[in-house]
Amino acid sequence: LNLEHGLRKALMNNEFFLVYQPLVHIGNKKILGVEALLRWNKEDEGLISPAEFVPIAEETGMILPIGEWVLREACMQGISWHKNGLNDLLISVNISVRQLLEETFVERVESILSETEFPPTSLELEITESTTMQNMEESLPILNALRAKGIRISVDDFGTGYSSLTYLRQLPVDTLKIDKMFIDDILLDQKAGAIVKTIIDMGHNLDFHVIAEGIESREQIDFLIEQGCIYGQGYHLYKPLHADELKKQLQKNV
Ligand code: G
Ligand code: G
Ligand code: MN
Ligand code: NA
Repeated sequence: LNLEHGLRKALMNNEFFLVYQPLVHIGNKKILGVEALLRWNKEDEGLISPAEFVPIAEETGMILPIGEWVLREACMQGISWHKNGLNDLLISVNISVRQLLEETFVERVESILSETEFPPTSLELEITESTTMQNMEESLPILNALRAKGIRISVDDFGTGYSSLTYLRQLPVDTLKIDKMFIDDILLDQKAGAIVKTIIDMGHNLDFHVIAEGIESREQIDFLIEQGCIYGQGYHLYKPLHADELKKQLQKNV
């Protein structure tokens, strides 16, 4: 209850901000997009990780107004980058299943896009594998409606949930993001390497883009390139950055 009150106050007092982690072409290191990541600078307490407060925001329903703030903020920042010459920079936003399944979600997204003039084709919504698969029937029409507007969908934390091959075949998504847990072990554990290779091949065969998350070394990049992976994210490439820091990186990048 305390934290719920804190979250409400945080929205009113502008205690939330976004950082942006680049999504990179691992072969040529070009930045193709950025993932918006929520941060809470709580009065008197300092930074609190979303890993801590997002679950509570989900339970209390506060994720709805917070998620809407995140989406609007990311689109406003995105259009500003686009207007500064970074025309097709992709912006990814994490979406809780609670938001996705909220009755007016599609209309809310549409209204933020028209309000900010951010192009739907440059927006990607990240949904997590586990929660989406558990709510497949309800999620399907929503994902289809979003994609019909040109919005891209990616499956976050791929490999940690339970995607039956039946679902994968009909899943209306563009991108699979291989969970960091597997990337961590690719050089240490042959089986982790084999799983990653299998996800990359399967993903490509099913016409998904595949992104490796949580890349922390040059050696992991070499392995991933060898296995045919094209896209990656991780501290070895870029840590999440403030918008102004990122602008400098992006300008070097064009
Ligand atoms: O950025 P960091 O590693 O601290 O994120 C921790 C977790 O919080 C990750 O699972 C990430 O997906 C999630 N997260 C970060 N920002 C958002 C957000 O804006 N909305 C939701 N729903 N989850 C977020
Ligand atoms: O669940 P999701 O994939 O959205 O979580 C993304 C979070 O993972 C980001 O908040 C970011 O802070 C974190 N992250 C991104 N790259 C790395 C990495 O290379 N190492 C570690 N430890 N965390 C990372
Ligand atoms: Mn994510
Ligand atoms: Na992830």
